Amino acid sequence: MRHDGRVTGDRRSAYLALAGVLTGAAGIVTSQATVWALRATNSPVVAVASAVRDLTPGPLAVRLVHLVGHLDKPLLVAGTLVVLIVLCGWAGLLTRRHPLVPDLLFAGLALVGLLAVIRLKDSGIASGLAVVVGLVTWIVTLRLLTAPLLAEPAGATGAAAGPVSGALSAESRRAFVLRAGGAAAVVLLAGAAGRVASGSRRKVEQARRLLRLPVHHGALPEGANVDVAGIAPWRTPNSDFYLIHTVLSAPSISPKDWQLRIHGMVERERTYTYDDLIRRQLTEAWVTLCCVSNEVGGDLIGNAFWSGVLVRDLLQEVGVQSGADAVLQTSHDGWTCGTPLAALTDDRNAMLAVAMNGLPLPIDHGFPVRTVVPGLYGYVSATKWLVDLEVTRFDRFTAYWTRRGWSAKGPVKTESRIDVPRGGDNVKAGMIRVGGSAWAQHTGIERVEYQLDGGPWRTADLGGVPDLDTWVQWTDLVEVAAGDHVLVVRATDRSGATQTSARRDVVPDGATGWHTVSFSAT
Ligand SMILES: Nc1nc2c(c(=O)[nH]1)N[C@H]1C(S)=C(S)[C@@H](COP(=O)(O)O)O[C@H]1N2
Ligand SMILES: [Mo]
Repeated sequence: MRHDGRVTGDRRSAYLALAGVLTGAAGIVTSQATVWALRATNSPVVAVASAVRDLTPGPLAVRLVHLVGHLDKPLLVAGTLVVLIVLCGWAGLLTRRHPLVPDLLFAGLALVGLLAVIRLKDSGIASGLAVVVGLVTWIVTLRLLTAPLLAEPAGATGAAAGPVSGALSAESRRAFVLRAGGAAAVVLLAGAAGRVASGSRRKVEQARRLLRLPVHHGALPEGANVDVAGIAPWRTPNSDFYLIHTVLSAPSISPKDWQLRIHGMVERERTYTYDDLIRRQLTEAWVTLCCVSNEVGGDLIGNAFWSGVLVRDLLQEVGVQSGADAVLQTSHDGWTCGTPLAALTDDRNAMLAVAMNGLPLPIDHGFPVRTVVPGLYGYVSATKWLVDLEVTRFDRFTAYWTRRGWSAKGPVKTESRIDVPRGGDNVKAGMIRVGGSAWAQHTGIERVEYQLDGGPWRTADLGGVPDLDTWVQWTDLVEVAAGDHVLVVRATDRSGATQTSARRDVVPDGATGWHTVSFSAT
């Protein structure tokens, strides 16, 4: 017995510790449910276990592995869980004296989780979110479960420090059991939902992998890669292709469930299935896709070989009524964009793409069907997980980004970028390689010029391209003396327009200005 009257092993303490343990488990489950639902690359608990392993001194780690063999990982994870649960039980006990100390303990544990997650380089924002979800669950659940346990029984007026009696009324216990049961139900439901979400993603991923589409990988045009180390490859591999979407987790849509409805100002409304699409003659083309949010010199751009059905063929089948000037596209997740009808009916390769670089679209890039329109920024054209096309008029709707201050129309602006040297590089003085990419989709690049230290503009060599719809690599050899240098690039497109030097922000319709890089030579 201790002098402050808290009896070790008393009932209230036992229940508070139990509340802490249940709270700990609840946070671990909701955090893991978040990992599943958002398909985070790293679970916080596993990340902590990995950190423990990696930070264990080498000789000790070797001895441990000899001791437990390949069980080291599951044992580490189990150990991490046990330590967590014990600490959470202790947090439950601490509520008796300091209501805020358990929160601090939880925050500390979450910080450890966050650091462990950040340490692993492939962690995305979803892993961090899983930590936050766990932390919030802990804080809320502990309050919920301990409230009935901390309530002073009527008549027993305690000191301000809280209840000192070890006894617990039957009423308090009943309230606790009820709350614990309710919390467990909610938490287990969340866990199950996370599991289902990850399960359906797995199933769709499997269906995707089993698809055999009559598509090609795409042969690179002659000389497309100028073969300068440091310039982004002309074909962007699917795994490196930039990702932009508003939905937190990409929808999982099975091809056999997918449908596209084309309606609005048409003669015959129609619904297409996935099979309807892939049974048709597929069009294949290289198209460079870029984001309106790409800053000057930015990397929100990629080039791929796309396979799909021409939108104009489908629009011809449904029969567009006169007076229409737009197509409102809607995705499975409810995102919308408005595309000029003309860009979908003229002779360019505007398509409903089913494959990217010879493979069924990756889920994150819009599986099973997305739109690709050469010459337009993604936010007004490249709908992923497409399910609905409404032929309409621009004066009858505002799409997702238009409502948020972006321009209703978004033709891509002619741009160029320096990839080598990188800003801040230190190169060897003498002849050096400079280079990068330039793009003006569906207009084409005529010429790329660069300027060193304010000198004369020099014309760069250009790589090969198949047509007007892709980016082009540029490069040249230039002599640099020891010292600091500034390199600037500008492109001229095939309409004869040269990029303006005027710097403009990405909002509302794309950045302008010349990409400029500072480097030094020794
Ligand atoms: N459903 C959906 N489609 C979308 C978006 C989105 O947020 N949701 N973003 C668009 C934007 S802004 C761009 S730049 C491109 C990016 O395509 P990617 O992620 O395949 O590179 O997708 C477009 N399609
Ligand atoms: Mo975008």
